[in-house]
Amino acid sequence: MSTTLVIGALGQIGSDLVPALARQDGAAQVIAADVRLPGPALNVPFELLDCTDADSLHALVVRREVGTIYHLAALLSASAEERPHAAWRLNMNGLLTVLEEARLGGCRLFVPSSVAAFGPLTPVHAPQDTVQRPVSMYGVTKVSGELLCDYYAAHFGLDVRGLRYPGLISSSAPPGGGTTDYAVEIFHAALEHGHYTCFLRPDTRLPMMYMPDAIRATLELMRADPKQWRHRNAFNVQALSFTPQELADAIQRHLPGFTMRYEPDPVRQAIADSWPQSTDDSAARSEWGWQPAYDLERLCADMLERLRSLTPALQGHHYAK
Ligand code: NAD
Ligand code: AKB
Repeated sequence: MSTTLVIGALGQIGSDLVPALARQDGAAQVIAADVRLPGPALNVPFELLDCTDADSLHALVVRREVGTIYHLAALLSASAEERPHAAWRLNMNGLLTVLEEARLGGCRLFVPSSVAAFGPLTPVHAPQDTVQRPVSMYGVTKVSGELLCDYYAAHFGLDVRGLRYPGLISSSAPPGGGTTDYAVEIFHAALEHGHYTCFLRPDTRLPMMYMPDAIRATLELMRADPKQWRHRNAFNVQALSFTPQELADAIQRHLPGFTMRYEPDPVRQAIADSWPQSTDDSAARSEWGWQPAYDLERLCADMLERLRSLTPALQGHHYAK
């Protein structure tokens, strides 16, 4: 049986995707790869890999008999705006290297896009197929990546699939330098300090999703039969749409003493203002049956419970009652 390789496995998504794949296929079948070393908790085989190094990637794919690749290595929106050339090198050269290896090695491939692939001309409720024209470097690489994946599917018959993830909220690993990171930081700050200073304006409405929904969407997409699909890459997947103020209100219902202050960061605010507020995911629903499970109330309750169990010291904290 061929193995599954997760590139960028130690990041926010990989930290939840790797255990989910290990539960689905068996731990020995999943290879985690990253440019940095893992902590002791990782319980699948690990490979140190720079995804822009074609020879090392090829050697790994052959040695481990890889049949499926999840390519998660990228610079996210805020980091990409700080280091635009590094973002282009990793997000585009890395993707091209992985696409070529998947083509030569006959691998199936998952490549995530993002709501960042949209721009200020996109309708606020973004259709599946619409004007994109993003203005951030991250968005430029995401829309280019979508097109490159479409090209490899159309011209080389590569089985490459993808989702436009919204901002993802999770408890297992910190977010990796994005504009939606506030929606993760706020939970840690609420439990540890009872207070959070938000880098976006209170009314900044963005599409969001809880990580268990994102992992399930990913696995369902990769298991689905694409014969009847009209789309293949970059499916919109909608779950939640909320503002920092609405998230703070939801957290306050669990932690009544929690307070929030706003100090908008001009760079991240401009990125957020260029993104849609929600997406039309009817293509994902009709083509492979996508259905989210978590609303904001359920997400808040689960996040707070998980973070308390991960950090026993928070259990006795007065904000955690
Ligand atoms: P992350 O920043 O948390 O993780 C990326 C991982 O890639 C890190 O562990 C990093 O060490 C690794 N990496 C960096 N350079 C590498 C290289 N050259 N070779 C191998 N590994 C390298 O990112 P994430 O949040 O897990 O996102 C994964 C993917 O999903 C990205 O393509 C991102 O654009 C996309 N996405 C994420 C979100 C989100 O909210 N997390 C939303 C939309 C799209
Ligand atoms: C980011 O904020 O950069 C990511 C994303 C929505 O792609 N979370």
